Amino acid sequence: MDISDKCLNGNGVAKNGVFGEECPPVKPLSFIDQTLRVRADALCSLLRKKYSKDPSFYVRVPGRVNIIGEHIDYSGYGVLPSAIQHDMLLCVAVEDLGTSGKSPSIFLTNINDCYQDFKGSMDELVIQKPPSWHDYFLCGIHGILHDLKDEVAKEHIKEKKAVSSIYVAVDGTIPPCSGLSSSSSLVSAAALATAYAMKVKLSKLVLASISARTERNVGTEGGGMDQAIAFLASEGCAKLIEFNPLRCHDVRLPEGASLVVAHSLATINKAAGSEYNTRVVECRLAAQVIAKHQGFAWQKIRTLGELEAAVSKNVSKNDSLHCALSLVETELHEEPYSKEELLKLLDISEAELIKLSLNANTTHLQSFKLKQRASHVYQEAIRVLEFENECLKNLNVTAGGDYNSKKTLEKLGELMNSSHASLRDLYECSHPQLDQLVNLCQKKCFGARLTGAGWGGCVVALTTNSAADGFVEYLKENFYSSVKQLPTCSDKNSIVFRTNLECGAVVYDDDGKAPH
Ligand code: ADP
Ligand code: NG1
Repeated sequence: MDISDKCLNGNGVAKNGVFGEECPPVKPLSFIDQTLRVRADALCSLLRKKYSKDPSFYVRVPGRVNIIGEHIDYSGYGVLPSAIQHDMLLCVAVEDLGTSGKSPSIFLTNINDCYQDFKGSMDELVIQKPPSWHDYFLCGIHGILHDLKDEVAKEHIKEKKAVSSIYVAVDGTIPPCSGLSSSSSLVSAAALATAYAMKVKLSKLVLASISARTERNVGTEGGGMDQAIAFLASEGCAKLIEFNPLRCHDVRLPEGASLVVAHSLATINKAAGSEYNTRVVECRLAAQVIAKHQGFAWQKIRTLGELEAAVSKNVSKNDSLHCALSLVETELHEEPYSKEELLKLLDISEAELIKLSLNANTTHLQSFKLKQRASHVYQEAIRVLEFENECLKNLNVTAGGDYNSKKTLEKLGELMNSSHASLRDLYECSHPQLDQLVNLCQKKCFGARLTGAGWGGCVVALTTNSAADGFVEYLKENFYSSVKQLPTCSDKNSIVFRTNLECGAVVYDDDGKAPH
């Protein structure tokens, strides 16, 4: 049976060409550049040395920088990331077990000694919390084995899984725990590799959705931005990604604009702590408390986006965000809400609070800041719209010939600076070292802000093509010159760099016909 033919008609399974149904491209290995070739060769040698297997194919998934729209994806709001040159590269060998009687297994090794080898069974995927590196990989496999909606594809995967082992060597160049989405690139790469190994053709949108859902198995309630850009990115532009349903469109930055990413040298492993999930829960509670005051069925409301939709019908997006923001002003107080106050306000028991509002590692929380978090979310959602608008105005004016790019860059920079101030003061997810780096950047560029989850990690700064190299040198002299040690598992080339706006996930396979 040729599964790709059957899948063409399946619900949510890909055809090529039409947006929404387009699949990650499969390219011959000869398409890779010299740097990638060296890494692919090293992975191939590792795979042969460890497992005596030859590669069947390679998968490359980029990391990302989020330009604006931070901590709002899980409230349902649009974000503006772009893929970067740092990536997760996998070299994969698929073993067809046929009737050998061997049980289907997963073998993982990593080019970087920080990450220990792993062997597990395809039949029993145990994902630990907090996760080790291989747990992210298992999430990707889990998504494909257990989370497909299409019945034909599901049945096919079941048959294939019973007779396939996979051997994978991994090389990641995205600095880990630094807000550039190393974990989601790994999850997304694992999902794509599993689908390809099992010869099931899935669209970028389906892969992105499956990867976002399955990464939540490590315990963090992420919003889906990272996995979406990992698959949907296109070269040379940023993407405005929107949710429910997942969709995206290109956003062109002004001609001559350049983005520099710089590491604060502080890191945080999101899945090991509860900071991230606490913010998700504070946003949910803010939405639920306001919904209750307004007389809505608040138990059905899970996000600030859903609250906004409920309170403002038949008005423009911008007006409706302002309307939701004014409710935050009038309905919520500055002081943190205690658990007891919330139980009273929502008129529920502690068990109901856990069920309706909290998540796995937040049941211990006693105090919740609602007004500050919700104000950030609605204001940041407005900033994303304004940022895109400025880029669009700029494109239109450029086309007409009369255009002042400096003015546009200044406006975009101001929006990025305000975003940072809000993340630092209202959302409280920055870090003193990161604030110091942002201040340093802001003196020499149009605008700079924390990118990614925060509590450390990276800064994104807006500058121009002609100034970017000088700007990187300035940061090296003023921030990095006295650094003796890089963050664990990070490589010096990923500490401060000018970004290329890259394309999304790709499969490299010399035997191009193989699965498709
Ligand atoms: P990020 O913001 O980079 O996504 P997370 O804290 O969510 O940070 O995830 C970081 C985790 O991802 C690491 O602790 C590690 O388990 C995994 N990871 C990152 N890079 C690699 C890599 N090159 N190889 C294996 N695992 C990696
Ligand atoms: P990073 O920076 O990769 O930890 C996280 C979430 C995103 C988003 C940002 C903040 C995951 C996998 N990723 O990104 O969805 O909420 O924080 O904007 O949880």
